[in-house]
Amino acid sequence: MIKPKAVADGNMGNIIAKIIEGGFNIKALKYTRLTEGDAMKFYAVHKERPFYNDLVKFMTSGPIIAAVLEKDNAVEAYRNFIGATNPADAEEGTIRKLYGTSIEANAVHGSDSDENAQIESNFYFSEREMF
Ligand code: FUP
Repeated sequence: MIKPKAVADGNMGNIIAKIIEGGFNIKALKYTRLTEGDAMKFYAVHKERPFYNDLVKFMTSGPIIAAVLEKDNAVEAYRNFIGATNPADAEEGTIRKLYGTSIEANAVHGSDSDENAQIESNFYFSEREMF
């Protein structure tokens, strides 16, 4: 996902270009918006954390880009590519370092396991929208 702040800042084209340059194959792509219920479900693992309500509010504050990416060892490769959760700690050249503005508005989301990647892909896309 490209998060609302990165979209609002006009960085969606830059981020998609970088993802392609990074050797990820785009299997599906969508400009859409999360409802409050969607965001609560998406981040349910964090529901006891103090930042949960703000995160849900932020993630529903504007449109996002959802994408399914393919690469060998894609989950780990993409997480390395985007950088640390907090842009301040992210390595130079990573997407979060380039386009993230805070730990909450850290430009992009990446799935943390193959299993969650499958669940999150199916959340956004039907079979015929994935190539
Ligand atoms: P990541 O897997 O790198 O996206 O990071 P986490 O699963 O730990 O966190 C998910 C999202 O929660 C982050 F992208 C941003 C948000 N978050 C905060 O807003 N504050 C925090 O202190 C930690 C995470």
